Amino acid sequence: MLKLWGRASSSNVMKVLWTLDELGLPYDRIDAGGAFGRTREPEYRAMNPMGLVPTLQEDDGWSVWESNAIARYLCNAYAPDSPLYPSDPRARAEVETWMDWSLAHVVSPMVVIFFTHIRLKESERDWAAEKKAREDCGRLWKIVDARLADRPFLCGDHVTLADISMGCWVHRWHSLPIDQPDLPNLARYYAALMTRHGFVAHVALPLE
Ligand SMILES: N[C@@H](CCC(=O)N[C@@H](CS)C(=O)NCC(=O)O)C(=O)O
Repeated sequence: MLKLWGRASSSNVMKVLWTLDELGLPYDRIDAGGAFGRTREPEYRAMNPMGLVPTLQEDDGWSVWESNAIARYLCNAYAPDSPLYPSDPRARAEVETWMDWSLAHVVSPMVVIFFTHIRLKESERDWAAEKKAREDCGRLWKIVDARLADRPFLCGDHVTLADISMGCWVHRWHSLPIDQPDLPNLARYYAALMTRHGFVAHVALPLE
């Protein structure tokens, strides 16, 4: 059985859980990271040298880390015909563009906002950084809103790994106690994501 190492409250673990759900694959999830620890242990570092979660491990001990790489591996290994990760080179390139873009641009300002409001103590909060991150995110979500003007999901009519990479941040953006610019396509997209079982079960959870 596939083993997924990582606490369920991690955005990157959520991404893998949603992928597993879309593909209907059985797995065991083992709590690791945060208060659960384990990620400093040499056995864990041998699988994931960053000591971060998630890590996916196969029965024979082989493992893969980095959430986007894990999501792609699951499609390639277990569902090569899945529309989650299309094989047509152009369609695949579009999915990968949005996967890379969310990791390269969306994650870091969203993490600043999320940590400021949800995870940090008042004495640790940097409100100037939060304001800058909110302005940056406003610009980024506008790009996503424009992309969604003529399609329900980032790469067309159905969910792909592009949406799975972005989804947790869409949920957090709409759930954080911050002023939202009016982005109607993004709001419609959030509602469309809510129609996916894996998003509701693993991603659209109370913020913690
Ligand atoms: N780029 C990595 C980032 C992994 C990452 O930053 N994971 C966070 C949780 S979202 C983590 O392990 N934090 C430390 C911990 O939970 O102990 C990925 O996509 O997998």
